[in-house]
Amino acid sequence: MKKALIILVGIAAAVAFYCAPSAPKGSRKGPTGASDMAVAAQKTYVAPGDLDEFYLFSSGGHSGQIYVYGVPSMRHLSTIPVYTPYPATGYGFDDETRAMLGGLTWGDVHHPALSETNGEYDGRWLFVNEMNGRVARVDLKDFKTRQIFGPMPNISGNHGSAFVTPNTEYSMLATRFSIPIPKGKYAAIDKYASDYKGIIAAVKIDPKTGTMSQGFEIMTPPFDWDLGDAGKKVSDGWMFWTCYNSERATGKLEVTASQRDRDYIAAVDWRAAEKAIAEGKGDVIGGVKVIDPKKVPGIVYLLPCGKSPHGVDVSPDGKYIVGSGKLQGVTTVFNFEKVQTAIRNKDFTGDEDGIPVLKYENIKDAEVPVGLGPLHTQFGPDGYAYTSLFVDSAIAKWKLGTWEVVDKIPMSYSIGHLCAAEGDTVSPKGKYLIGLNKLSHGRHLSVGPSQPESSQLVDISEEKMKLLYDAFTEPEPHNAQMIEAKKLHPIEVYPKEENKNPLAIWDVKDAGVTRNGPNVTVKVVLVRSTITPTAIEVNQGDTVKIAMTNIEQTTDELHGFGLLDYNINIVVDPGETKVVTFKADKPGVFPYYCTNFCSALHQEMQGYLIVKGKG
Ligand code: K7E
Ligand code: CUA
Repeated sequence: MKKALIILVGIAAAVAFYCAPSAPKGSRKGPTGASDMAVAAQKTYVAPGDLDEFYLFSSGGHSGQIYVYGVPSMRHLSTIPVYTPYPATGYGFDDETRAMLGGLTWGDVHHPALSETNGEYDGRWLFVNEMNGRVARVDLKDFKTRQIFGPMPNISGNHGSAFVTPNTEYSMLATRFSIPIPKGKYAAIDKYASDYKGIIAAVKIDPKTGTMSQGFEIMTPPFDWDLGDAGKKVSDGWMFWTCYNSERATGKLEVTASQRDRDYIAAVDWRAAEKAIAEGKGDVIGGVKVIDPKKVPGIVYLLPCGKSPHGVDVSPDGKYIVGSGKLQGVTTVFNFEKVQTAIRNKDFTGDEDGIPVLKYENIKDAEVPVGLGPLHTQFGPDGYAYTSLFVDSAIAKWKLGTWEVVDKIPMSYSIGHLCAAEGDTVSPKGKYLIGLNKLSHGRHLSVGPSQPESSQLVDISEEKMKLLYDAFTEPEPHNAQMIEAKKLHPIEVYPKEENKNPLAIWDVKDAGVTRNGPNVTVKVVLVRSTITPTAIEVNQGDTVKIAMTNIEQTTDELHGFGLLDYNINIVVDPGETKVVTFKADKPGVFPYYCTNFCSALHQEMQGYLIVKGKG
């Protein structure tokens, strides 16, 4: 009797999950009823002057930027320009950052990856991918983009990136689009299945400086690689990637690439790959060493996974690999130990271009009935996993080991990634989970057809998940990572002694113009409230290099240099020197002025570039 009752209650609860209505559009109905609203408000309220507990680094999608939020307030604190010029900070206007952008003025950012030590975020760097085949490094000491590596050879569509290994040995990536390699080679589209190649690649990271350099690549069949995650603890040394289109189809992929019941997750023994490369087993293609798994066995294996998997996520202990087939109602959990046993026993069902395929039944531990359209999984500190459900527009909470789905919460609307506090590390922090939703209609004041995305904050500190807050973000928060605020210690002033720029000056008496034929160098001092020199005279046709040093050593005292009609907009932080070089091709008188409000006499901080015409 008691048992029957429990089952009944269970069924009722399950029905409630599936029928849970989304909040009516356009209404002001609170998250879960009036009394909980006060609790939610309290939990997210960070009083004036108080600080948030976590930083959230959120992908800005094809804006090419990273957005920084405080959690739980969900206040937007900063935008870090990475692949796109950003006038607010002068990024992409000075010589150094313009060179770093390399002529491209956009990049489609998907997956921020905080650097790790022993599988935990260490707060040193943030790596982030973009589709044009590049990975960038943001230094978390000053929240500035310091390196853009690539475009890398043979890579077309760097989506499955910029995942780091547990000790930040590599940033790993895989191609979404296959092409004939090296780049520039021709092969007709009807030769797709044989002549087009996918690539899995490792970008080496210097452990001291974070500097990226060419690692190695692995050639694969022309599958469309999707998401990846590095193994950790027991599975450290391995990397996992999902793919769709194992059919090797072309044309209308929504039909042609959904034929098979199962696609694959690739399991890559990256330490074995590293060793093979060291032993000279790679072929140089497009300037990089590439391993062909047909010639070098023992590096790549394929795990069959239900229909077009999207996310793949490794549990905090490294034992389970969770693959989410986005066209299914379940998420599949593979057991790393069983994968290893199957590899040892050569328990294969066949191969794809020489890459062994493991037997599904022998390596999977569970198919967890999370709901429709599972995409990504994050973890809590207590053995729970959280899977986003795009089709159901919800998050499912389930238990590792028992595979029980214990709770569900609706998302408004159509969740993609989700991000729990340090929820993809070896020690998740729990407390907060953010749903990164694709749609937000009716949840905010209308702003016309281009609507913001929504990031919903969920409380995961108790048994039942509770919606706390709706935040609205610019496109397109594919993925985000959340790190404890106490792990970061950003500087706010560049110390004068550390400024090694040869053109830096610290005294207004050193400011001025020096000429070497048609090349003019101008050393400028920026300090409240003068730009010295206040007039710069050059001749039409001169190449002008202006080096600006902000000699302030006070926090928040930034100065700008906006030069009208020449499209020059530089912002210099305290203690920093920035250089801009341009051709003075337009004659006339052009005002320059400080763009950042810096003092009561900020408006007076101005001068003239006088370009003497030839005639
Ligand atoms: Cu939007 Cu990670 Cu690019 Cu999933 S990806 S949703
Ligand atoms: Cu300097 Cu305004």
